[in-house]
Amino acid sequence: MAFRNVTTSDRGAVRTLTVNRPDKLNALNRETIGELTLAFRQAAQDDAVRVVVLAGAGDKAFVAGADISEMTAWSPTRAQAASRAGQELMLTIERLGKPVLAKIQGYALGGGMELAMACHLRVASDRAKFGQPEIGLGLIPGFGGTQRLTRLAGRGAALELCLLGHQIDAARAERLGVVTRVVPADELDATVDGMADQLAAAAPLALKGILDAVIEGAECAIDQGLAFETQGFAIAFSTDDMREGTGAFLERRKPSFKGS
Ligand code: CO8
Repeated sequence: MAFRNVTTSDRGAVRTLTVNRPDKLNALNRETIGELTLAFRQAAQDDAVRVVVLAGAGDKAFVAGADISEMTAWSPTRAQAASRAGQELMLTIERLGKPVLAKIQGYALGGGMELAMACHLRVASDRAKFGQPEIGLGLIPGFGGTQRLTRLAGRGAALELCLLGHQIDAARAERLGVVTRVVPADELDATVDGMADQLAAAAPLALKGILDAVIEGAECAIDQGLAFETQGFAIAFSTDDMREGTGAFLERRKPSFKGS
């Protein structure tokens, strides 16, 4: 299906979804949120897709937030629906069952930082800027920022960024654990491609087991989290890929994982 604000491209098993509103610094309007949700659901259902890269068009922004021009006349009820729709997108990404890598080349602000934090890995250019500037608009984050930033960087950093609303650079975001890796701007594409290729060549059911155990396990008591881990570990033993991986190690060759 063709979208208006999201472009889709495939390179082998790597699907790239690009938010394509560069004139508005890729701000997330209602239509874009709907399209992204659908595009991620399609990627989840397509067995040929093993990894998703999420990017923003142009060189200035990953995503500069939710679209402020849509918000001005909202009632509280309308705002509640918009917040829920955005949170649904973030949960769709987080629970996709396939790794999602955010490629961040510029501003990742407000809803853009929240979108990046819902991805499993974040690679940023050294020119990227992060922040939760909603306080300056008389707002609070609404797409999960208060929760995911706290989980990623701790309460102190979450309160600092949300209360003061200032931007931080990529190096500070990396120190806070918000960013997986920072690279020079001209190395961003190659770094993301390399990481995506590595994930695309890995055993998909093992990747899913890790995602499920880490993401679900982080939200519950350790006994339950350990049960998630045991379940994923046992499921791996039902796969051909596990036999291929362990066999290849013993035979001193590179494994070839098929996803079964
Ligand atoms: N929404 C709508 N339009 C935007 C946004 C945005 N978030 N960000 C940029 N734009 C537009 C500008 O209005 C401008 O459009 P036009 O050329 O038609 O006037 C164009 O993009 C280029 O932007 P600037 O001219 O401002 O570019 P600068 O280089 O001068 O500044 C900044 C770049 C610093 C990124 C600046 O654009 C900015 O501060 N943007 C807003 C950042 C922000 O506050 N983001 C948070 C938004 S609120 C939010 O995300 C809440 C999420 C949860 C919501 C839950 C309910 C939906």
